[in-house]
Amino acid sequence: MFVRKNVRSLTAPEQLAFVTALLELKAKGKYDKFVHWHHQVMQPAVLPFEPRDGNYRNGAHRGPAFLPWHREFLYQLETELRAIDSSVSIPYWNWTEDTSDPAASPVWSEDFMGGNGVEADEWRVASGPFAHGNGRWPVPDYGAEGLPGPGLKRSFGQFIDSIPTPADLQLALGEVFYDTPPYSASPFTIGFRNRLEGFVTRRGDSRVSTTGSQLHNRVHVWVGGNMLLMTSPEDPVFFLHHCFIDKVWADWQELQQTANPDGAPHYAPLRDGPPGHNIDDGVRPGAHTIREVLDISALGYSYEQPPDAPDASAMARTLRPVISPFWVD
Ligand SMILES: [Cu+2]
Repeated sequence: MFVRKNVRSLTAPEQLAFVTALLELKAKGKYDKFVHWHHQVMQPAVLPFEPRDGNYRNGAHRGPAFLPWHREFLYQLETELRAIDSSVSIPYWNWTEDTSDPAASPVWSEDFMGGNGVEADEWRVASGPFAHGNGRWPVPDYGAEGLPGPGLKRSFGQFIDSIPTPADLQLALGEVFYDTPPYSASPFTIGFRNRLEGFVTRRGDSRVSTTGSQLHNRVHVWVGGNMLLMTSPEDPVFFLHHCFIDKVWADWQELQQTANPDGAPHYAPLRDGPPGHNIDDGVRPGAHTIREVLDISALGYSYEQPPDAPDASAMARTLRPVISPFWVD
């Protein structure tokens, strides 16, 4: 059993070990397949009456499998990093700790993920181990997608001016259902997955405090550059961001098992849903089914919790559920 830590808790040697393992995986030619998997899974995953469009729903996004697919994806990368250095695990970036000044987050330090891109240099990242100038993190030219020239790109705040707040995250934790029909990315589709993925915008819920993409999506858009594309794992911060998404899911699972054990199922659909999104469907290209990745302790890891974190039963008592047909006070 190993622990995935908050990026703020990493010691300097732990930061270095994580970065070194990533650079080594890249140098061995074993990192880029993760980029390709994330791109390939953008094929449509739809029912016969739905649009054959990966922007409607695909194997890993805009549908229920979003969370299990990315859990498996992180697990596979982490397994390869741990084969290089068994002390390494993926750290999580809790961006709600950086809401007031996301560009000043410790994530962007010189010896960790490096900083923002430089506009005069086509938004290339100029500092840190993954900077184009260092030559150790080659990223191809995505000119056709609007990012001309090779090298890792970021453009903080260019397309959206803020990142999610703790209150935004509470809206997700208050969802009682995991996902509901039509299991889509409509702003009106109710459930934890669609809320956390970021598609429940102000159009779908007037309590949402900012316009535009929310939660998971909003962080991708705020970072900008390579994080905007279907090949977003080109930016290693992808894994720190998705590690936090995975932690929030694990927290929600524990909360629901405590607060609502006999209520809504904690995963849906069980069957007859879109291909690849049912509980016993395989998580491609991984080795597990969705059911097999629902429990992180079965996968062998846990998440560091802040020392003052309320336990699930205390949290369940204070949380105002968003949709609560089965909730009993
Ligand atoms: Cu993402």
